[in-house]
Amino acid sequence: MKMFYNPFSPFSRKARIVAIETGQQDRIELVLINTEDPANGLSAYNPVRKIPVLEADFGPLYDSPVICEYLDSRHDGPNLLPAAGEARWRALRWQALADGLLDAALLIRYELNLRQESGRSEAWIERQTTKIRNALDRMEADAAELEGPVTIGTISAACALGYLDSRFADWDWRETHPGLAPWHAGFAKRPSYIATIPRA
Ligand SMILES: N[C@@H](CCC(=O)N[C@@H](CS)C(=O)NCC(=O)O)C(=O)O
Repeated sequence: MKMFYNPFSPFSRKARIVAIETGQQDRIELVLINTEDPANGLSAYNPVRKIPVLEADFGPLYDSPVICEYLDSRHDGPNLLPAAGEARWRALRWQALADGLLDAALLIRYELNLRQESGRSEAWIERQTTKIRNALDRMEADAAELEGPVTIGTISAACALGYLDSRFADWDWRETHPGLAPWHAGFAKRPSYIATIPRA
């Protein structure tokens, strides 16, 4: 299976970590995509031109929650999406929270990098910044829930914090949200996290 990805894409990282945690990395051929290249051919796989995309036998799959659920349905180990009950909804809520933080962070990146300085909206950046701060506050308040088995929720949280490390290092989330730091330090030792550290 091909996975269209970029090493700096946090949503791609989430899908790659799920592939590794479920022992399927050798079945996946990573195909590098530059999302800024209008001729990257991505529209043929995902009309909204976002990565990650996984090319399954029956056609392309997107977005990352769908890819992660698909991969999780195809292995014999412990499931990363708990099957039912409160554990399932908590894990999915963590994913939504972490993905929401990432959506806001990416919107800031696009505003800063793709828009001419004269057209930038500070109000827009502030609006997204508030979302990130709120998300971090919620993550910090619920940090105890991250202890325990690896789930799609913990993977998503680790990817969100990892993206802040790589693109918003000056924010220093460990300083403002110290309750998340020990958990993240533990997760960061996992081979799947180390293997997907953003690098060119
Ligand atoms: N909800 C999507 C978000 C994916 C996403 O925003 N990917 C970014 C890279 S990390 C992208 O492809 N951006 C290009 C664009 O928005 O045009 C998912 O979970 O896969």
